[in-house]
Amino acid sequence: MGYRVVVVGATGNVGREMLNILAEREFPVDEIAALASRRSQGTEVSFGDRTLKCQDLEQFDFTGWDMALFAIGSDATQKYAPIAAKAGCVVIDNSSLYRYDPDVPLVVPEVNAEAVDGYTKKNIIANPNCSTAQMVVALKPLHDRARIKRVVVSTYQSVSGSGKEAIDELWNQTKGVYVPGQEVAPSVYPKQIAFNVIPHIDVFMEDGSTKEEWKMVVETKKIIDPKIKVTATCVRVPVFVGHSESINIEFEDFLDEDEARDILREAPGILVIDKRENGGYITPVECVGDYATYISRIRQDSTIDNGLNLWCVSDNLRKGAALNAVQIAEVLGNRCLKKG
Ligand code: 2RA
Repeated sequence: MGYRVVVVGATGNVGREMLNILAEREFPVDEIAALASRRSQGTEVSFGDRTLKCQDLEQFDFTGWDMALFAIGSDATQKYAPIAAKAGCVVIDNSSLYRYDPDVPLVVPEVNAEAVDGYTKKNIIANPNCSTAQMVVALKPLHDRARIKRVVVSTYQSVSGSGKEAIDELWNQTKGVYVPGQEVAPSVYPKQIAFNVIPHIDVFMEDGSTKEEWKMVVETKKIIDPKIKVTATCVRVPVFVGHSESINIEFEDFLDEDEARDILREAPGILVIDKRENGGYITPVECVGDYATYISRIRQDSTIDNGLNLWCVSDNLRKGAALNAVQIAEVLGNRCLKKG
């Protein structure tokens, strides 16, 4: 006995990964439906060794379906998630729409799986922002040992976080640098992304931070502990897939770097690659397609009493989005929607 599962936004990068990961992890599916916009109706997408034809989201009846993994923008989610939820289908939403709603659990299963139990208020569970997800996986086991006071994080985010158009822009702009007459002007981003970095993701806020930075602050507080102070600088870099983060942590109590490394080695969802030698660390091209949140460069920050630095890398389409959503579905099934 399994579940009747819907993937909404099945033709996008994240939607396709959701289908891939549901199949890879052999999620107990009795029936699966791939939904897309009317113009993408009939598009074929893979689900393991099966091929699904996308159905029109606008015409779809969610009645009798157990879970819907949403991978569409906030505007469309605002229209369709309530319809699905009202029909009794639990929505696991990857957009930012419901993340900050006190009646909607915001869940990273390695960190706060038990929060899934709160889904009943709106029949909706929110997936965090990709840059938040990998960071809280790294922070939680350390916070449990030495209580985190403050986090300073700089991110190096790949263009796949902006979607397919951005991937094409990086590819074409990079080629254009080498081929006279084929220069490609910025369109997805305000400035050139090829051979460049852009310290601006999402919109600017009143205080000069960006909404991407605000998300990391607010979501970390909701998922782990509202007392943790977070300051973030989010940067777009010319990488196709894989977000990297330089994380500086101040604890209430001293935490030795070797003990921190041992804790992280044992923590769920984490792989530690940390040797003080050439190549003894993870880089984004090596994380693509993996489930793991990788940690490297673990070392004391001797400029403060209880400081630690680390380097964190993960596939932003997987742990940052699709994998986390599927893991939420697994927890929801095991804790709340037991079958047969
Ligand atoms: C980005 N975190 O990387 C945002 C949304 N995926 O663009």
